[in-house]
This record gives sequence, structure tokens and C-alpha cells, in this order.
Amino acid sequence: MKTVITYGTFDLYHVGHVRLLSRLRELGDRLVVGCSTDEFNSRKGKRSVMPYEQRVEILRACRYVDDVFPENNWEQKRGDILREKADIFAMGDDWLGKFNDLSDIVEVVYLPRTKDISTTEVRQLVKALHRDKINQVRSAVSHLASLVDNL
Ligand code: C2G
Repeated sequence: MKTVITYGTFDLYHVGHVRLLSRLRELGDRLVVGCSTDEFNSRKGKRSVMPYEQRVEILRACRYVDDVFPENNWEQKRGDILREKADIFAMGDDWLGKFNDLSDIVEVVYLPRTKDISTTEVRQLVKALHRDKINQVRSAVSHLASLVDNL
């Protein structure tokens, strides 16, 4: 039984996350995920849109994920790897080299990120759509106002 372990926020769940989890699951027989808590995210300088409980629920619903546990700090990985008897520690390559210190107890793998998608981009896309919608409503209201003026 080969266990793969990974960590992340997984906010605004998107295909970049799904494709990573799918590839990680291919590396072994079991995939466990450390999901960053909201408190840890604020220490990472990240404020997630979706609360921790929802991000965990979504990860648990993913067919590639066998278990999810909280990631509360940077230091817990070594203990997690030993507890889960992980054979492979894997992350997207935006973390390239950052976790090589774990290579004495686990195989460390970095996989290419999925291009052109990120939580930030999803957030910006939603904001842009929201802005367009507000502008449409504003122009409809001003059009109505001019019609009323001409009554
Ligand atoms: N990812 C990816 N492709 C994307 C976006 C993300 O492969 N387009 C990968 C990242 O490389 C990471 C995982 O998906 O391995 C989760 O990404 P985030 O939720 O952004 O996680 P992050 O904030 O990087 O937290 O201790 C490690 C940290 O908890 C990682």
C-alpha cells in the first residue's frame, strides 16, 4: 500500500486542484491531504473565500482523495508523514525545492502546476462578472429614470 501525502488550501476548488489530486493518486494506492485551516491560512498571508469545513467537505467528495486532515502549521509535515506512513510527499511545482528537507523520510515529488487557473484568477473572474452585472443594472436604472422623466 503506497501512500501519497500532500497539503494545500484548496480554496474555490478548480481544475488545477482536481488535476493535481488526480495525478497524485496515480502515484500510489492512497492519497491523504492536509487541508490548511483558516487560522493557518492567515499565517500564510492567505484569506480563503471558503471556510475550512467547506474546503474539507469538497476534498472528501473528490474521488482521488482517501482522507483529509487539518494543516495547522508549517512544522507538522514530518509527524504527519510518519503517522500516515507516507511513501511520497508531492506538491505542485510552485513549491519546487521548498520541502526537500523531508527527503530523508519520504520521496519528495513536485508536479507541474495546471496553467491559466488559480484561486486568485477565479476570484478576479467572479469580481469582473459581478462588476459587469452591476454596470448593466446601473444602465437599466438610468434608462428607466429617463423614461419616467419623459412621461
Ligand atoms: N495547484 C496546481 N495547479 C494550479 C493551482 C494549484 O497544481 N493551477 C496545486 C498547488 O501547486 C498545490 C495544490 O494545488 O500543490 C494546492 O494549491 P493551494 O490550495 O494554492 O495550496 P497552497 O496555498 O500552495 O498551500 O504547506 C503547503 C501549503 O499548505 C500549500
